[in-house]
Amino acid sequence: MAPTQQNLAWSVVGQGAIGLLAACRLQLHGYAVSLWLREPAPLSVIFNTLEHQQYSCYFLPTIAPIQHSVVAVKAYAVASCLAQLKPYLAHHAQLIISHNGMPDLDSLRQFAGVDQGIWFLSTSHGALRKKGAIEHTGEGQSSLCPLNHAAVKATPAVLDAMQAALGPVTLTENIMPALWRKLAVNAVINPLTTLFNCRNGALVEPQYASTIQRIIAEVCELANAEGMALPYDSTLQHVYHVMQATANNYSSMQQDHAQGRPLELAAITGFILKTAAKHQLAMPENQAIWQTLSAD
Ligand code: KPL
Repeated sequence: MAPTQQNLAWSVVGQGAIGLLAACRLQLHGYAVSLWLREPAPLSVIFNTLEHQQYSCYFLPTIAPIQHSVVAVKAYAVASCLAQLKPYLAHHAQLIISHNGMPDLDSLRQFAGVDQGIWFLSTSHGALRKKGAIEHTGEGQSSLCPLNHAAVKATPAVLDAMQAALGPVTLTENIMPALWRKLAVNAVINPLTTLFNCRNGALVEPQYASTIQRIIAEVCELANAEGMALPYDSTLQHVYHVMQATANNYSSMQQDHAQGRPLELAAITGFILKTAAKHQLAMPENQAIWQTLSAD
């Protein structure tokens, strides 16, 4: 029998909310999924879907060589994680990297060998990791971009798997517009839910509206200075849409803050301020967020 795509082995690196969401959904779609675990012991996870169904997922630790991998670690951990994985990758491995904040796509490309495919995936799904469980808390969508030729060649299999993991997925050759839109989402939702210690949905309350508008205006001005069209009205609408679609979720930054883990602030607000400095643009709202949260 010819192998089906579901026979493809996937390893998920990163047991945060998005990594585990992808792992459970891939497994439920029939893919063979393992986890890149620190401890060489299996992991059982209860998966609660958006439709209030509950599944029990069971993962064995990944055995090298890794054929296909979703790498969903924090922005600040990507480089060291990829360096650590490199010796364990099959020579034709496909690596799908996903994190918040603006990635450096050129340095990601450099991690791949000639026949290794490298991809970036940006997602707006919301998920909450609890002890022994993962809950899908917000319907989202994803943009998926092949970053090299070896990735383009593997498109059908990778696209099918990512539709299962974090779909609906839009395949794109230029992920920059999606990354800027996602940056606007994360620049608003992540710091504000952290500062006000609330769920994403609470930010639709009118008392937050002017702060949200100012953050978005700054991100749009910056995108335009970088030569990227990011219209204010549709971006504002999109950010409110994500707040509503993930209303029940605590953002990843709020969760990190509550657990005393490092924040992804440098890749989001830090990136905005660094890029603004190049253009000599003032970003007072983002500056205030940086000052408050980086001092925490
Ligand atoms: O990306 C997210 C995050 O929490 O990091 C959103 C889309 C805001 C979902 O919570």
